[in-house]
Amino acid sequence: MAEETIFSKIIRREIPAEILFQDDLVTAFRDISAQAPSHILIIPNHLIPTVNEVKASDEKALGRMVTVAAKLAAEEGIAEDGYRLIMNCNKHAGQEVFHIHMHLLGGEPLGRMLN
Ligand code: DGP
Repeated sequence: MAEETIFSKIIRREIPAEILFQDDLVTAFRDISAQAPSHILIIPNHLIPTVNEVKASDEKALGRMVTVAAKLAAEEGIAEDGYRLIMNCNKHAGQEVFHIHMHLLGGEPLGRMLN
């Protein structure tokens, strides 16, 4: 059984966070150390430590994460100019919180990451 992280406490509203969206599958809240004018984390409500542990039964929640990302991008007013969705997995990607999360970043030019 994987160990809970601080994100489980955010989902249960046991610690403060600026929650922008929550339903039966996912929760979205502002990142505490924003790397862009809009920096939101979108997470499944159930604990999956890394993308390596994703199973077919998680597909509904992962699909919802993308749908919610698009909805929040529109609400933030960044959809037209564009934004980036990132999921870090393990140490080479710099994953720090072991409850999978999608970063939604936008609100300014982000520069190219891949060539
Ligand atoms: P990653 O490096 O992909 O594991 O990103 C983890 C992100 O989580 C990082 O951008 C900072 C954010 N974060 C960590 N702890 C908290 C917290 O307690 N509250 C909020 N809102 N964000 C957090």
